[in-house]
Amino acid sequence: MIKNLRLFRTLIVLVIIFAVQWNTIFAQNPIIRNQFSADPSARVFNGRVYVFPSHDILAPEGKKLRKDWFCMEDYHVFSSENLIDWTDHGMIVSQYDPSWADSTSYSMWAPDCVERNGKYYFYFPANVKSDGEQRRRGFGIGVAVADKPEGPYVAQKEPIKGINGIDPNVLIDKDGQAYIYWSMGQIFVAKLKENMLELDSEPMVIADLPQKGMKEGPWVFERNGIYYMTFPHVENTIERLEYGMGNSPMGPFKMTGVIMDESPTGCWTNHHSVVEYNQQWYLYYHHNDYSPKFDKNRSVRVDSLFFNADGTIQKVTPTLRGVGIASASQPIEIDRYSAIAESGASIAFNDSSSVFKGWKTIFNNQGAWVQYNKVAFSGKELKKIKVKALSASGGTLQIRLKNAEGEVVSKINIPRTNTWQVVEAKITGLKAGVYNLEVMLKDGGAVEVDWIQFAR
Ligand code: FUB
Repeated sequence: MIKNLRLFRTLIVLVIIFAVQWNTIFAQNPIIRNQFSADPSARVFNGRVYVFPSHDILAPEGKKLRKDWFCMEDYHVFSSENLIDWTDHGMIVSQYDPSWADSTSYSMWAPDCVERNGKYYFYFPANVKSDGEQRRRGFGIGVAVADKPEGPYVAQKEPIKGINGIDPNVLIDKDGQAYIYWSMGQIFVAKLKENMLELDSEPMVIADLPQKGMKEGPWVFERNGIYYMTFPHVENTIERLEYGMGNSPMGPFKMTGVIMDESPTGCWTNHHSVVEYNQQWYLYYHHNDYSPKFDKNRSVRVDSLFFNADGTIQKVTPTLRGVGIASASQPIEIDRYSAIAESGASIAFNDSSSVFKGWKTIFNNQGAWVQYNKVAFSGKELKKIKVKALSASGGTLQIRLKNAEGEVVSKINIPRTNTWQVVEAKITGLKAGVYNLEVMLKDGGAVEVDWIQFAR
């Protein structure tokens, strides 16, 4: 009996460990690897970063939905402490939860979440039920409340009165006054009551923002007494991230500059948040990494953001490497490179019919290389490298440190094979430290690499 009990307990522990690991994603950009995600609102709660994104899906068959448009049924929340290992805490709110939302419209667009007095307030737009009319009644903004950032969230019975719009964003100012921003052609602001559920002032249009070209997705934050009104705006043909600076949460804001240029590959939307975590500022945004041919299936990314001495924001260049220090003993996806040779190296999906299986690096010519920055070697000395590779001709890869010495730490002979294999090779003793690595094809024909990993 006691033996059985122990066995049962061990089984439960194993199931929990498996469940936690299954939900953990080791990732650079995009950071969410198990589903499409967009419009990330990043918040720091209890020493972790929580990302509340929209959840893009393909329009389900058999529904009266446009196949070429946004389709969003629910929200998940994700969190991370090191900005590399992300946990999917699962679904928190769906279109079937709020009784006022039209659960056939798949319109759960960009959300936000803030904490006040130990409660978490999750703000989300959705189409309001039609009340028997032919036409839908536009977008309302609902609130769901929880005791923990992961939920469970309980949706309020009505959307916030006085708002017709999308893309809610909430700022709680230093004096405790909360403001809600949203968009609908213009960008609006109103005060929120202490209960965080009702407006405490008439909605006001934020003046002095560009009048030509679509604006949406406001994100307002304060730093050193400056209030930043940041938002996607179509200055040319697709959205770019712009900002204005002001002295008060309700503006006026003086248009100041561009935070991120238009997507070089044409993803029409961008939508972002700006957050400080452990003394570093970050820009969360989205791009259609997993869906290059359909830009309504997007993915959340993060890159570092820096301010100039006068408070202006330096333009952020989107990267694949993203942020955070990668652990040498976890698989390192070198296809999320920091730099790549101008020719000879390229990136492709591992399986284009199953995109969440990720990408591979293809070294086509000798001398082709990719560089991957910030890999931490710590604790026990790591003595070998594992490379998941495929090469019909066989080839030799070289791993070199990108420092002044440029020390070669390993040469790995990848044998000829038509299937993926994990090849091991020795590395010369690397002391504990954080290194930038270069992977180069030294000899032989084309080699494809899924990941590299260091081990004892
Ligand atoms: O995700 C749907 C909509 O696309 C958002 O609400 C907008 O900000 C844009 O990103």
